[in-house]
Amino acid sequence: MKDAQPRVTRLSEYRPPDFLVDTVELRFELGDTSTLVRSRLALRRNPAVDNLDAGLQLNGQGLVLESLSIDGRRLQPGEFRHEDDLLRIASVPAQFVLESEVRIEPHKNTALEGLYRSRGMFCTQCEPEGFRRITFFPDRPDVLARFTTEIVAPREGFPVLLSNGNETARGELPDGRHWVRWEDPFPKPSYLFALVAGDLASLDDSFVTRSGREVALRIFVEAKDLDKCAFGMEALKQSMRWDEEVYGREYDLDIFMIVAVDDFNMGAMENKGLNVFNTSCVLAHQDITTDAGFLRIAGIVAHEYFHNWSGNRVTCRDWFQLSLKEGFTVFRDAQFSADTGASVVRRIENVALLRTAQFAEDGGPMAHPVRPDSYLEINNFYTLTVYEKGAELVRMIRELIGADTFRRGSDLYFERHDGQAVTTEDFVRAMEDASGRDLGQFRLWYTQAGTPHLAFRDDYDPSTGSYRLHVSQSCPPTPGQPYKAPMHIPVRLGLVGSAGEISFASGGGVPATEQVLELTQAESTFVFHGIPERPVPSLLRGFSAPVKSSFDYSSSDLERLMRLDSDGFARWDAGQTLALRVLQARVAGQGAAGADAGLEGAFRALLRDEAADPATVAQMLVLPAETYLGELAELIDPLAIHAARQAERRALAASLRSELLACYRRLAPDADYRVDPDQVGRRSLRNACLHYLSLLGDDECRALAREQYLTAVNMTDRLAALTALVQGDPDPAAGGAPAILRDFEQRWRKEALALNLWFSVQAQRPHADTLDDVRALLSHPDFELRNPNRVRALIGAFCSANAPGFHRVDGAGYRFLGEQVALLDPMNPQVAARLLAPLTRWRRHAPLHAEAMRSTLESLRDLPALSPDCFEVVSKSLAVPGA
Ligand code: B3K
Ligand code: ZN
Repeated sequence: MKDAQPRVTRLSEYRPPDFLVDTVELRFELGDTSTLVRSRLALRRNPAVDNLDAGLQLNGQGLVLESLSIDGRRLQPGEFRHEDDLLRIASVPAQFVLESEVRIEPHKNTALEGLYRSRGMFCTQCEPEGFRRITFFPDRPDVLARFTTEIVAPREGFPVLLSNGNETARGELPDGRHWVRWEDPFPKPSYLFALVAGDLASLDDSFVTRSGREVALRIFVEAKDLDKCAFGMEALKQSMRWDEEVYGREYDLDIFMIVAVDDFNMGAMENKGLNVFNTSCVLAHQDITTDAGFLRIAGIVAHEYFHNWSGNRVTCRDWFQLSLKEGFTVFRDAQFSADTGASVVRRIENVALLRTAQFAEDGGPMAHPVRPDSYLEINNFYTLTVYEKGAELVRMIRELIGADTFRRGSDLYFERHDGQAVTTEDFVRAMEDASGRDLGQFRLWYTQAGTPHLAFRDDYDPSTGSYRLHVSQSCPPTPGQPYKAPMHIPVRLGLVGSAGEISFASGGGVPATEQVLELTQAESTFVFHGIPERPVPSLLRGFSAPVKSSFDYSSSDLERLMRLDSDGFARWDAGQTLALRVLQARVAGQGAAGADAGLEGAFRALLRDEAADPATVAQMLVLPAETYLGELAELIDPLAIHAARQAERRALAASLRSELLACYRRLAPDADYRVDPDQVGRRSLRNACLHYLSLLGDDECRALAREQYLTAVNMTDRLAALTALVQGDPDPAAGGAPAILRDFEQRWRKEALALNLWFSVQAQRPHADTLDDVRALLSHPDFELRNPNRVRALIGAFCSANAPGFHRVDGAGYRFLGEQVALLDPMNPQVAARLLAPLTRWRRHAPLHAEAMRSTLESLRDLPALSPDCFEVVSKSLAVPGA
């Protein structure tokens, strides 16, 4: 980046706004080549700020100013300055009306922030700082205003005109255009503004709130997608009911709308009353959506809906507080998903995500606390740390104060702060006030980055029956934070004896089979009396804290936990620990020729156990991810890790071939397709078996996969078969993968979401040559760099989920990513910066890889005009740690 370096924004420099906006009246005249935006802002000095001379500063980016007036008087050029994305007016009254007219060019907007076009329709994305690309405004979340929006557009092509709130008027113009007025009675920050205009069809429904109000529900899509809305609508109604029942939160407008948009930078956006969704996160049909896709859609619909309270009614004071709404809302959607489906499996999935991706972020150059202190580009801070670790913090608070008290705390939080823009501190204080507990030390979780490590040891005295558990906690240095103070960590504990759980008491409590220990010191010891035999400790049940932990379990200890632990998560985790050891030994070159006997025995028992829950068994059969193995390694050798994991999987498949086949056959579909926990669980185990079998590459297994592909009546089974043939089979050509890929392409050419799966399956074939395939696919007529879903499906999948391809020893995979980021960055910096994630951890890799990764980052750094988004990621990645 040769230009001026982007400016750092710091939490410590937060100042309340000098001016408040009471009302905003917007009028959009949408046009093919330019859009005219008129705005009328009722402004007044903020009584809470003692700065009577302050001039007015408004954000505005890429706007062509046509006119500006204060209280009806047009301002002359010398009376204002418009530069550096700011409009400055030095002298303004205490209270006034500012009117402006600007022109913008949505059809040229490829960054997909602000107002842009997607497949002809107009749509917006304003969080976090997109509104400044639409009109001049104090574009910060602590300025809450009441919005009225009038949209004018040709009736032809744009029969549907939507914005936030309730529709209050509409009319026709003589020139073939029409207009609609929307009024949102709830004051909101500009990031929650939305506008949509297009030729859309809708699925309509309604919901009666618990106080008896009828709310219209509408999902707007292109007409061709109308048959893919029913599932999202059901998920929406379930979410509305759940939030009433579990949090006492009712919806507040007369209408709730969702619009599906094909070109979208992330999953979805919670604009007040008008959620905008990536098509991939709302459109669902069994022909094109996998079970995982259905569950993800339900979770995201719920997440965005829940934001209406945790985010919209109570919003963030500044973007450092992002986890206030995101962490809490992820926690709420995870609770919803657990309540409406397989709760243990959902928890396992969450933990797997934390351990692979969030721990890596927390251990890398972009590590930041859940409440960051500074940023160059706020879009880079919509991270797993803010979202997923943020949700774990809320979960720990609930663990510490109990579920009922937590509900009282959330009621207090919503009542106390309704209509306000607040901080994570306000959230914690409400929980303290409701519980009477001191969460002072707990607050460190919001300000200290890095994943803490808990080292457990124990000793047992058979003569007295006393069992002692010692724990020491530590947290590694992260950028800007060399030393960490001990944190307040809840450890949910059970003690498992040879015949099952042991009741115990500590600190004079009532005996129980489980207890939450609270760590507060660097070193602590907990003593339990009356323990009849040496127990195996079941630690961090349910993953009660987002930490790494170690304890010297023997293999038979782990087998005991897998058999007897009453906590489903802990049973899975014991299996993971067992598998980790096997894989780590293999990576170190100590693997046996065949499968590990312990794992093989455990897997055999699981596959034969017809009474076991298939969904859980499917999870237990998945070996720890390559990225998690890397995360735990001293130095990451991605190719060795991949080879070790693959070898163990092949060996297990060979030893368990008959059990896998029997289980596969036993779980053949016996009813029409439904997305319910029972069927989803059966399909997931059956397809896990198919994948293991495909690794053998024998005729019988290949025939099974082909047969499944051809007879499948849903995308879950079809894609699993395709994946088995393309990614599992050691010789995909011999297995017939090319023909099946052509068939899939023909079948789904017109369904963008299904075609994304087709791109991804190929991008993830674990082979060095896949890079050539990926390059060829860039020229496929349906590949578009402008569409973020396509970019993620092809380039993102290759770089984040294909070790042999991306981590080629010649560095070609890294150079490929560098080239693509350089191409994409001028178009869409947000998506480009996200693609860089796999390169950021170069220092942790073995030297051969590290050098090549670094040189790609350096070549990006030297580009003439890197965006602030990529500049931040590249420069932080290259910075010398501790310097
Ligand atoms: N709040 C939005 C995310 C906006 C991301 C902007 N880069 C979606 C969500 O978390 O619900
Ligand atoms: Zn969110």
